[in-house]
Amino acid sequence: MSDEHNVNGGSSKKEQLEKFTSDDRGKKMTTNQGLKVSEDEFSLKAGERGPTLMEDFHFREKMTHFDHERIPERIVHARGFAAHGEFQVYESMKEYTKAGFLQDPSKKTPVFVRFSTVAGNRGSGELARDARGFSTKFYTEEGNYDLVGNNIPVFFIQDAIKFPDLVHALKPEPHNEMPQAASAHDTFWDFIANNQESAHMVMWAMSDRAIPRSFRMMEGFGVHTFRFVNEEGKSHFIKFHWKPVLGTHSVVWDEAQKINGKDPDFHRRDLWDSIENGDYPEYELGVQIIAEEDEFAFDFDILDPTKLWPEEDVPVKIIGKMTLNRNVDNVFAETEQVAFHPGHVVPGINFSNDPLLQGRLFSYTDTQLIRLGGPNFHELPINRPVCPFHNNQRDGYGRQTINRGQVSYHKNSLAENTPETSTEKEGGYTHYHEKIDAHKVRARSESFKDHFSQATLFWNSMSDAEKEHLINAFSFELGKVESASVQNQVVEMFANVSHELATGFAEAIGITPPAEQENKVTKASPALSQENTTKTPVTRKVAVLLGKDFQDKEVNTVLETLKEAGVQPEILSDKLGKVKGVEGTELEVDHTFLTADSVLFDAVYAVGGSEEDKAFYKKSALFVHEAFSHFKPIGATEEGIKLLQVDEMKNSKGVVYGGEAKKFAREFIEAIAAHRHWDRNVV
Ligand code: HDD
Repeated sequence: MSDEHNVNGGSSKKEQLEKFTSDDRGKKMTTNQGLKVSEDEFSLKAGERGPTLMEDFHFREKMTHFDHERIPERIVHARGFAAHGEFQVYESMKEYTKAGFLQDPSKKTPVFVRFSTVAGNRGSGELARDARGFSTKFYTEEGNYDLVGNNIPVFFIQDAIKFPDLVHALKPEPHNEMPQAASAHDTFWDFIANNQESAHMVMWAMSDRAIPRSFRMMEGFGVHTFRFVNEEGKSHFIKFHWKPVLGTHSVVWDEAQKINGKDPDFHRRDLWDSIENGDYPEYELGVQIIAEEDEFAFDFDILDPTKLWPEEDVPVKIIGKMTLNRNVDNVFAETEQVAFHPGHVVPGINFSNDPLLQGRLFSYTDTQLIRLGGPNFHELPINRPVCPFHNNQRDGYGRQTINRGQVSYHKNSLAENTPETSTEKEGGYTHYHEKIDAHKVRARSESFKDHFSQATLFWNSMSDAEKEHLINAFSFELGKVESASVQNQVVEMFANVSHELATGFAEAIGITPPAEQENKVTKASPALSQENTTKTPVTRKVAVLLGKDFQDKEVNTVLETLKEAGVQPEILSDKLGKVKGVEGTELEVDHTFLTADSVLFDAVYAVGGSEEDKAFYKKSALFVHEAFSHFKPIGATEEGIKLLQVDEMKNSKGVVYGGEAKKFAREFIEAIAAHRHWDRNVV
């Protein structure tokens, strides 16, 4: 189990992990001691109808192991899903950082990425309104580098000492443990109203960002300000961004709630299936860079984690790409046992004094100690660096390494004072030599006190549809809050962000709207709106509603054209098996109306079939209507048009029907590429 070999980039982590994998298929069953087992169905008893005997070591071992199969779930980010991949930098970042994995465009660094929701337990639905964790472990030749970020670029609080309070308020209320995986309850909103630094993040959490369409379609952010330090010791402040190649996309709230029932595994299934299909999720890594001299050049403090750096002011420099190309072999061994830590850094990457980041540097090791049962979790296969590691740390629960020799202390002479430390030149990590001249205080800088300007910037940057979704989200969440006092406090608080917003949801929850105030911030940042993201039909899922006696020629052409454009049609009918067209083509049905639902698709192609099939038409009509009400693209053939009779559907944007098959398909693809068609009359 030597780690000395694994330093060759791309596949090295895979090779390392393979040494720990076991395939039990076709093998003889043994106990954990290697003893062959002769019987595994009946415990050892005193007579066929008698009591079980203590002597039955096989029963005891099997049961004991089972009784201990669970470990504590993460206190936050319990529900997660992960995949392996690789990262490559586009050009050397030498000018800014000496980090080895950011130097050579030909080098592939293995990565492991875990996406998660924050509030819910390990079994909760994945479409909760919540931030998503976006943690990346880079297995570099200089040690593991963890970028432990979220899909939202700011955070609720400015100082880590408030994290337990935030999480207590967000989690299900302690007296009745409700609600699961939801912020729509009294304690959360009471915390928000009484900790107003949260205003900006709340805007993001109530926006479409908090209900992503897919892990493949989320941005990621390092959130904090970090430092890049180059070979000469020069430092720049930076922020990290992940930009999904497919763009940033969301579902609508009604849909999210229904998906949680129809398929609570919707996001992990999407990630898993995409990787299995070879549609590898890709994200570009970007950095915003601020020169040391410009630390105070902004109207916010760059150490404040409730602030972002508007991309129009500090452009995001795209520096590389990550591709996720391999699913895990075992969720527990990999996804559950992986231990991330913002303090896992490599030379060339340093911390800033952001007080939230500073506190995180303590919390992560601490939590792994209880979660993974001791100090040796770095030896778990998924956590091992691919470069050699040596020190004088010894023993503890579950220790696997057999350290040879008599010396386990530093300094020594018996082992020539090894393992020895490295100079900076030799790759030894050094903390940035920042000069600090200060008094010890429990305080917050004055420069952290503006809680509303960037929340307003976010509001100003939203499209009309996004603004409406925000008002609806606040109306939903506050509508679930029972305390009128908390509701009132929240309305008052968000009147500082936008009068239009606060009035919008105050009215919905029956509270007197606040007095008109002028918005002090008029600036907008177009990069914040998902309206301006990349849009593509690639990997969008289309439900093809197919009844018997469909028009084969047309359907075949349309399906082919959709597939050529990267769209993924799946056939839905009222029974599994094959459906026959008028000219004899047989198509295999993928789902029935029982096993799938319109909320699980991005678009609908209503083909129809024989008119006698009343049950099929009835179910199809409901399906199409729901997709329409979620603003999805709908395409219909001549027969399928019968399904578009309600709600002026036929005249709405994103509804395409009739015409020559190829032309129809092209228009439909265009509608699919636009994703959602907000200017519809939907009640
Ligand atoms: Fe955290 C997990 C992200 C603030 C304490 N956090 C955790 C995970 C992510 C983040 C993605 C899941 C890691 C995984 O997949 O295993 N956390 C963030 C971000 C924050 C943040 C982006 C703000 C910018 N976190 C934060 C603070 C503290 C913590 C201020 C405490 C001082 N976070 C934890 C934790 C967790 C964790 C309790 C739970 C499980 C774990 O660490 O491994 O230590």
